[in-house]
Amino acid sequence: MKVLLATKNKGKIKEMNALFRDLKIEFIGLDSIKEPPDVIEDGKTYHDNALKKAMTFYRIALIPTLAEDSGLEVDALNGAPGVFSARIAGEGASDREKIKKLLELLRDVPDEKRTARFVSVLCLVLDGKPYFFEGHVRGHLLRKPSGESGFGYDPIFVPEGYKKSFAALGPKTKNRISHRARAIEKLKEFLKERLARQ
Ligand code: ITT
Repeated sequence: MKVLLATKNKGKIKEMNALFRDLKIEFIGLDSIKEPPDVIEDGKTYHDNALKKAMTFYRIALIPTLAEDSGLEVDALNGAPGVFSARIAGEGASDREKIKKLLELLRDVPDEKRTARFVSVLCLVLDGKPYFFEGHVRGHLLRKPSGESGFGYDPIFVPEGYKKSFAALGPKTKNRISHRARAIEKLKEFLKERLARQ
C-alpha cells in the first residue's frame, strides 16, 4: 500500500518511517507533489488541523494520505502552547528558539508544577473518508535542554517513569512510548485489518 505522508517536519518523517518498518507500507513524501500548497493551520483542535492537512493533499494526490497534528500541553500554562506548539516563537522559528521561548514562560514555575503532556492526532484519509488515531504521553519539563536526538521540545521533555529527556533517551526508547508511537499503534491495528481484507 502506498501512503502519502503529508508533513513537512523532517523529525516526524524519520519517526514515522521507523515506526512503520514492520508494515508493508511505502511512504511517499510531499516532494512527490509539484508545488505543494502551504496549509494554514488555523484549526482550534488537533483534529481540525490534521484533517485539513490530510484532506488538502488527498485531493491533490488521490491516494491514501496520512497527516498528523501534535503539540505539547503544559499544565502550568493551562494547556498552552497546544495546537500552537510549532508557532510559539513565531512562524519559521527554530526548535532552539521555541524551547527558549517556552523556558522563559516557565521561568518562575517550580519543579513539581512543570508537568506536561505531548498529544498526537493522526488523520488518515482513505477513499475520501477521514479516520483519526490519538496518542498521549505525560512527563515534566526540564529547566535547560539536554540530549541531541529527536526534534522540537524533546531536549526538555522527560517522560513519566524516566530521568532523562526524550532527546537524551534516544529514538529507540522514544519510539516505544511517545504520543506518536501510541497513535501509530492504533493506526497500525486499523491498517492490519484493512490489508487482511484486501
Ligand atoms: P507538519 O504540520 O508539516 O506536520 P509541524 O512541525 O508544523 O509539521 P505540527 O503543526 O503538528 O507539526 O506542530 C507540532 C509541534 O509540536 C512541532 O513542531 C514540535 O515543536 C512539537 N512536537 C510535536 N511532537 C513532538 C515530539 O515528538 N517531540 C518534540 N516536539 C514535538
